[in-house]
Amino acid sequence: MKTFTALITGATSGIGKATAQLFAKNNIQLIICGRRKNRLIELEKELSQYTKVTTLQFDVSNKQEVFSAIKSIPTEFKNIDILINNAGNAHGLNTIQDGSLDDWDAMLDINVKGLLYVSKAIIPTMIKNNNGFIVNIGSIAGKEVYPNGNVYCASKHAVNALNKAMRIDLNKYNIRVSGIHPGAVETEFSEVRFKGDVDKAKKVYEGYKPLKAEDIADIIHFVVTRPYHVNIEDLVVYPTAQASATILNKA
Ligand code: NDP
Ligand code: 8X3
Repeated sequence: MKTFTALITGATSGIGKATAQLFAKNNIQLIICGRRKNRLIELEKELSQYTKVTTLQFDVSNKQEVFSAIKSIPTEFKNIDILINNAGNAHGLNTIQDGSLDDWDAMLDINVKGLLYVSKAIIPTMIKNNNGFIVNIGSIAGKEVYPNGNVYCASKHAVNALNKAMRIDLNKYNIRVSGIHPGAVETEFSEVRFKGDVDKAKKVYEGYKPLKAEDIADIIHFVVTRPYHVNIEDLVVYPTAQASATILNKA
């Protein structure tokens, strides 16, 4: 049976890491990516007992780094079957009038342009192979806008649009494209949003049971293991306690 190769961005934490762990246990070869080298090395060590793993350290928002990293992929990993566009974060939670320009740049550069750069670097291989799977991790913030979410929501609305656009443009090359849009998942996401304020981050997940990174990994794995003729376009996933970005049933 063919061994699939997946490239996962943002594999050093949260959803990306849980996806790498699950893929490894299902014998999918891995190219794990992120900026934090020590975490990549640790994860490579952990997952090498299950599958072949290689690491790529780069910032998705730096186009030179993206293209030279993808070019440097060892030959045995070069035929990427599955791309998980997961790297991303929210930076800040402020009204539009109080938002920081640096935070806006970070969110648009990483969540939107980073996703585009990585996709642009990998799509030619998929076109050559007349086969491939791209999973874009959006958010409920890409489906609705909530107070103070402004630019993060805009970045995820862009991911939602790009997900649809990729599916249309890549359809004739047999490349499947799926968007997964989680609600609240307890990861390092809120620590990044609140710039390392761990107490503030913890409060986001208090009083209800949020999703775990593993819940989303499980769904990603389900999506990429459907029979070849099945393409799940779009999945919105909430914790049971959540009904929308702003409606949360806290105890
Ligand atoms: P984490 O903060 O736990 O993980 C984010 C990952 O993205 C890390 O591995 C980080 O790696 C990587 N990353 C961030 N910036 C860059 C960059 N410039 N270049 C390369 N890699 C980068 O958060 P989550 O796991 O929760 O987030 C994963 C995705 O899920 C994001 O796109 C997020 O928007 C989305 N999401 C999260 C939700 C949540 O509630 N947690 C809900 C809906 C969507 P490193 O720092 O090593 O580079
Ligand atoms: C993460 C979900 O609602 O915290 O994308 O923005 S939310």
